[in-house]
Amino acid sequence: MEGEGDRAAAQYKFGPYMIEAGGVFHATALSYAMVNLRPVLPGHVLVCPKREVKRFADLSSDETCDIWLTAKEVGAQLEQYHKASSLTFTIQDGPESGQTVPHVHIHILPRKKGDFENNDEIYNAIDAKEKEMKEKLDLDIERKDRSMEEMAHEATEYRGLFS
Ligand code: AMW
Repeated sequence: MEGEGDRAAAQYKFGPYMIEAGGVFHATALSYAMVNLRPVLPGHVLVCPKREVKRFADLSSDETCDIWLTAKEVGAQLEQYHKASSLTFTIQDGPESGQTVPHVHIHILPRKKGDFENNDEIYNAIDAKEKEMKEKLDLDIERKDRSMEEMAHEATEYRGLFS
């Protein structure tokens, strides 16, 4: 696991985007975990390989192990932090499955009873958020992404779970 100095100095890529270290709350040798620009539920975060890899099959064996071990730990901590009772782990692997950022990422969402009336609506919600984001970018109308300040505040809270 990396120390605070290493994390602050690190640069993270998420497909075409550079991710500010302030939004990253946990990192291992091969993976990192960040808060979400557009979460669909409290605690909806992403775990990614550090290497920019588009598809799940492109991960090495070490990266595959590392990303899932990281997701397991992040999920356990965030479920407890958010007083949830279940977790959704999901990967949209390739554009036809809904992947919009060409960099492997595991969505982790702490789940509570009744958070969605029909459980599987969560997958529609993830896609709807993405469509919303894409429309904002395409139409260049006012974006409603979360502020870096809000995201950094959330990441600071989570960082304390891994020290
Ligand atoms: W995919 O539809 O590719 O399975 O999910 C992309 C996810 O990445 C979405 O949850 C979206 O909110 C999130 N996202 C996109 N850009 C950023 C960013 N710059 N920082 C954090 N999360 C992001």
